[in-house]
Amino acid sequence: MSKPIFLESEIEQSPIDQAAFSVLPVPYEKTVSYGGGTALGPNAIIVASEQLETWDGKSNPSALGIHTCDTVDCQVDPDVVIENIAKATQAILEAGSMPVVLGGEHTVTYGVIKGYLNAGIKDFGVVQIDAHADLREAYEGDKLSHASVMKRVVDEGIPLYQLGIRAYCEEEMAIREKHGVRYQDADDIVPQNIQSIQLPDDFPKNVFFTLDIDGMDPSVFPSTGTPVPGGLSWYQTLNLFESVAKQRKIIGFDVMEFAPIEGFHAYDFSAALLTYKLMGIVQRTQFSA
Ligand SMILES: [Mn+2]
Repeated sequence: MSKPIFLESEIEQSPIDQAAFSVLPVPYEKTVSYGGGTALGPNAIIVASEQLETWDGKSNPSALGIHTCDTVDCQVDPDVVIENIAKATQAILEAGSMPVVLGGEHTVTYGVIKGYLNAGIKDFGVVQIDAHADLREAYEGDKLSHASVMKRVVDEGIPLYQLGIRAYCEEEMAIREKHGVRYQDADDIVPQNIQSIQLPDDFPKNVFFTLDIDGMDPSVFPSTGTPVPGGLSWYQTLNLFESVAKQRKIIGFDVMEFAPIEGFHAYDFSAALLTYKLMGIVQRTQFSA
């Protein structure tokens, strides 16, 4: 069985050290609390990428080179999976490429962040689009839960900015306060149709962007395990990402919690296009003069 390669039908795969973007598939699904299927997400996105045009409407991010990494082995203990993700992320960074990580449940992002830290990259912040704050100390006794992933990130001392949150508990509100987490929640940005944000001056110059598909509205992506109404629209998501990319250096991004629905290929294609359009925004804001 040959491994799936992002945009294989349209482009030559670039070697990792010549690719601006390295797609890392991580089909990890262990702590899902509601609907399942995120383990099938990365492959569905990569298969659907066959249908993309190289021109994303504004530029051609594939011209910068795209490499697809081997799929991370997720059939091992959770802490080993996290280490595997960290190693794969570190390898991308050490090759001079930018991680574009496809989940899998949101816990994956913790392994990615560890990869940056292990590569000696410590001065960065995380901007998160999500329906859920993911700031619980533990969920159902598990510290490596998708509902705790951003707590693991702030525990590393990494500044966090949250966008589109609309599901959280009192514990998470207290953790926001304690860790100085900045945010603009969905009940603020969605009704007012806010398309750009201003990061605080003291927020780090380098940003890793984590996009939980459920941050977007279920009318756009019902294909996720824990959907919550009142989320971001398609263009709003892209524009918010672009506003961050215009203010900061993007050092990588991920697309998490995509759970394909059998027979509804529109969502697979949407997730592939979203991933590619994020690459395009990175290309136009970071790579051109
Ligand atoms: Mn999440």
